[in-house]
Amino acid sequence: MLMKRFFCMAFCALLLPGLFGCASNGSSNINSLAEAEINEYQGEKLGSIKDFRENSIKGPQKVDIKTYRLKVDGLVEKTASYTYAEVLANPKYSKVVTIHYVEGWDVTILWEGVLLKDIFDRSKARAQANTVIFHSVDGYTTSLPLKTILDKNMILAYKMNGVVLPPERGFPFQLVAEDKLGYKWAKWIDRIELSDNADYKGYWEQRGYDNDADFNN
Ligand SMILES: Nc1nc2c(c(=O)[nH]1)N[C@H]1C(S)=C(S)[C@@H](COP(=O)(O)O)O[C@H]1N2
Ligand SMILES: [Mo]
Repeated sequence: MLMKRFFCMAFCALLLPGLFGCASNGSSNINSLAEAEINEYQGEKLGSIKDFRENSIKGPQKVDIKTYRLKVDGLVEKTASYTYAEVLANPKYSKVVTIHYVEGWDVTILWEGVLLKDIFDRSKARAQANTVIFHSVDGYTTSLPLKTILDKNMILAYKMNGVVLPPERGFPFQLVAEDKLGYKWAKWIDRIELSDNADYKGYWEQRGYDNDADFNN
């Protein structure tokens, strides 16, 4: 009898709020528990997702993942249009990279993503292609030399510190533009264009920002 009452109390105290929690809030509670942010990696202290400042040209973008496609076009033999799941089916890589901003501050994050080289290989970049232009859902654009992306093994990130990119951080994909200033880290990317226009200038580059954007410490 005592046991039975104990179980009943345990059930009421633990399980029921849990169940109602699920029913009222969808599965988001459970996801966020399973996806607690990592704050240290191999002894290195990481920055937090909350350390970022949002100053995108049109504010955070809400991308509907059901209709989202990542297009790969321009100087390629095979243009492509991938769903989110198709992009994530590529081999996955993680690395700790610091993002430095023109304003002089930085954040170090454990990024997880797919290698841009794998995406280019699947579309077979043409020999004349020397520039990669990133287009985003908010109309933002930026570019990098193809060689830089390949030499630095740049990734297209879908997670940061073990958590799926939040909308304000560029969900579904942000370019991890290692050693390049913040404005090269395109968020909400929906099109990757291979080009032979090495002088292409993106949104901030047209407005006077240096096209190399090298971070020098
Ligand atoms: N799509 C898109 N990507 C963007 C921007 C933007 O306005 N739109 N701003 C850039 C600039 S200027 C910076 S400093 C970084 C900021 O990234 P964060 O908000 O993730 O720190 O995003 C870059 N990527
Ligand atoms: Mo910026």
